[in-house]
Amino acid sequence: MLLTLRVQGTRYSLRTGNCSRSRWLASNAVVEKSPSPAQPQLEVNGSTYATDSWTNVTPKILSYLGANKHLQKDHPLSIIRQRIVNYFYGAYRNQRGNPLFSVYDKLNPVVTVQQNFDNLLIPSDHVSRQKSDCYYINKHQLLRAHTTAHQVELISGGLDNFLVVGEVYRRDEIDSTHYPVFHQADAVRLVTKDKLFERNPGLELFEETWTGSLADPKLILPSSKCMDQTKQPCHTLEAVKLMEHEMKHVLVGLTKELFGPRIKYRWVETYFPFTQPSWELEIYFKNNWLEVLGCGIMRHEILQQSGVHQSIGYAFGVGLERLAMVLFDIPDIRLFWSNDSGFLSQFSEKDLHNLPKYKPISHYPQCTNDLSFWLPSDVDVDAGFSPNDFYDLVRTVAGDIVEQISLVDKFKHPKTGKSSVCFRIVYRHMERTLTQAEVNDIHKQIANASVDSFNVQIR
Ligand code: FA5
Ligand code: MG
Repeated sequence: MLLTLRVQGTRYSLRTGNCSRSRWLASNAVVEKSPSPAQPQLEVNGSTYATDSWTNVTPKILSYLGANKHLQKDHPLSIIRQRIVNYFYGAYRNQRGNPLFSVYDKLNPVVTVQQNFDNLLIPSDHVSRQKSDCYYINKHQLLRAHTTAHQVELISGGLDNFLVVGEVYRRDEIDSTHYPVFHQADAVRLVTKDKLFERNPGLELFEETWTGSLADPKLILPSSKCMDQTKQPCHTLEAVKLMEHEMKHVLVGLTKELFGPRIKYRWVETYFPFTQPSWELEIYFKNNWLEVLGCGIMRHEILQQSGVHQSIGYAFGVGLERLAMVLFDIPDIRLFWSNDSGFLSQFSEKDLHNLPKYKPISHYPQCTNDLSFWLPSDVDVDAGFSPNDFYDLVRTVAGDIVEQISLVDKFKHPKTGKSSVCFRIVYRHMERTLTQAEVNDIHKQIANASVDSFNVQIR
């Protein structure tokens, strides 16, 4: 099937094969709906959007929607997501001992300009809004450039402690640390006066002199007006300092949880239109300071426009790839998009706290052969049989050209009571392409050695 998309005068064609077809049509079909080439429409995630002179999404970029690497079992980004979520579940609990934070990790990445920028007080001339920096569907809608885009809708819905995890889209170069799609986790925590000043009930969140009304949030101030690093005019210094202390304590805790208690870190003052004061947290890694997250005290205008008048909040946003590259020693950000089982099979979410270091995989093609055998009649598949023995034998016979072995099937014959197992062996040479004949030969040697060593019967 040929799908066509016209973007800014360029016609993109996309031929969908057997495997990609369902993915495109299921969640991210890009179909030229309108017969008129002048005003085509885009169908993204089941909704139809008009295109205009701002449209700059490409079929390639749209193909990432629905990939959800942060939710894919055993994917390194999913492992990092779970580590962050579990940390927050543990760090904040209510009186009954249940986690205070709720998690939103499947929100639609198509957002409005209002959500991505206006709601967050990002000035209308801010560089981050440029067409050269974002993937626009049209003048009013884009693929979110940060997960912060969901803040106002969630706070307006009544939430006061939440995490948002998802992929974000930014027009950027492709090299070992940049990719046009990467993942972020954002968090918001709001607290009321009673909670913040539990031990100091005389203190206030807001300055006595502050009238309660702020400038119209639609009247976004130029950046220079919010550079005061101490506090926003409406807040008391006590409220800001207590909130800052809690936020930094929690984020340093998260950093230590991820990188170990001895990690060297520092706070760097910075500017975000939606927080004031604002910081970046950097860690010292391989002789360099590496920025891992941005955070700050939420601008009160944002809370007010979300219907929250009696709380103060902190927010932060962290990049998942950056954490995963450090934690797993993954050298290239493109690897996160790899579907190669040689990459994916290295990670497992079974033990979230024992993260393996990534081992470079060869770029030569894989060859996969299965091997099935009957176990001796006195050996039971679930009792006397150990797959590890077989793995060792394979390593001995075939050496480094075996990239993976997995037990794909086991079964017990109902009449004879004999057990059968099937292993899948993936072969790949690090320096050259293996021929099937060569692989078959080695596979045969493994079969023979199994018969000799374990008294099995090849099926
Ligand atoms: C933001 O996106 C803010 N929304 C974060 C924030 C949220 C601040 C809430 C305050 C309150 P920034 O563009 O710096 O900020 O990105 C946040 C994090 O995403 C960075 O610290 C980094 O870890 C990661 N990140 C940013 N750009 C890239 C990139 N090109 N590749 C990989 N990770 C990136
Ligand atoms: Mg930054």
